[in-house]
Amino acid sequence: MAKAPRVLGIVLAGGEGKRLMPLTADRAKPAVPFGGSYRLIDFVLSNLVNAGYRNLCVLTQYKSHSLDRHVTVTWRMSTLLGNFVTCVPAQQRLGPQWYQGSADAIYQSMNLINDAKPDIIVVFGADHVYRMDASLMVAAHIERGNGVTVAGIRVPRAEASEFGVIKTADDGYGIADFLEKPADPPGLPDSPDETFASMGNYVFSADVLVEALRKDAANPASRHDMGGDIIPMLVAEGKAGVYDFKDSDVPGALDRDRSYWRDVGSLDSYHEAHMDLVSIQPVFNLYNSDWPIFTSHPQLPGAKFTDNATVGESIVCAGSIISGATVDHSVIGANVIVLAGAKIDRAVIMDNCKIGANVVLKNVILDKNIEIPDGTEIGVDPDLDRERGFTVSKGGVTVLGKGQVIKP
Ligand code: ADQ
Repeated sequence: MAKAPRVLGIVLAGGEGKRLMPLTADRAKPAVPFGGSYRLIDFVLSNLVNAGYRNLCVLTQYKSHSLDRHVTVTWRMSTLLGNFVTCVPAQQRLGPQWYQGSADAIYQSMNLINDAKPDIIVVFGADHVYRMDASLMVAAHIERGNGVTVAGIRVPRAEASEFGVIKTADDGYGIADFLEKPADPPGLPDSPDETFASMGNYVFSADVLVEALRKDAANPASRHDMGGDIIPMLVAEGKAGVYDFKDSDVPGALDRDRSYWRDVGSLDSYHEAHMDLVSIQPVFNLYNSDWPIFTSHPQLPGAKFTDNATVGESIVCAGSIISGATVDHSVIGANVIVLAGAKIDRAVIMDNCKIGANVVLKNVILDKNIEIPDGTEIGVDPDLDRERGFTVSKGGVTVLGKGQVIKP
């Protein structure tokens, strides 16, 4: 039997996530809370750990404190067998500059590669909600002898200008062309309204990545970006192949969440992805214990419902108390108090919020530590919401930043 390859996982977690403002005002995008108890980074780390990869470096840069704290507390690995999940901040190892882009982040962290001496380097983004068995992608990469393998998924053409677009070679496995965020993404021959997009997850043969990073670093015209520079370079050199996400099944997947992948890059997609969690037949099933999504849970008592509270199709986390209120299609974090007469619909409410009596919340996202005074209505009149200084997304979701103060 062939020896198992040495695999190093690099998780790119330095993104600002500007389109998620105000949720990213105080934290990096991978640290944005999701689904009540998780942070976005828990999805990629769970996917890598469940796939058997336990040598993982998380490259951070932008507002990394809460990300660093979360990874350190949640992802403590037994160091037996050499396991580790470490946050690696930008360290100016090669000069006074911060990371110039995602490729430069890896280039400046070359010492990690030199130390770990991997055969294979798995480079995954940290911003997505999905389940994927990364070991199946690694196996396909080795079997097909690629220099780099890019994970791809069909997305609606209308959304594809946010993504790298892959044109597959005639054999179905090679990449003939790669366009990073094209203004007018091409449709697929069998489905003109869809495009094959890069998920921002790559498997590299270590020597190919190291050589590509060195060449890129020496190129003054490069933006030093994985999707913008490194992947197109390797496509041009004929070294790139594609891995279709639909081939990556995980144990316990349901038919409806088998190929679920969401880039929660905008406030609307972030809100929608929460709605995908709460329906009776959830589009994305958090309750698949065969491929668990790990996080750390605070030491709190169970959620409590009193005074004829009515709660339907919602997730309510530990320590929260819903008293005499109506909650529908919502995700409520830990330590949230909701008082009598409040009506909450399609809301994402993070930890430590207090919702007063008779408050109405509809299509809202409340970041942590917000107190809503009795009788306040939010998400009912978008113009009034804007006047009050709240963010209203394109799709009409009203968003309040962490600790935002609301006048009665
Ligand atoms: P984007 O997500 O727009 O597109 P980028 O902003 O570089 O690309 O983010 C990719 C990952 O790298 C994220 O996890 C982010 O947090 C991280 N990152 C960004 N800048 C970084 C830095 N300086 N240091 C460390 N980490 C950094 C990418 C690809 C597209 C693909 C989409 C899929 O470029 O081709 O389609 O992901 O969402």
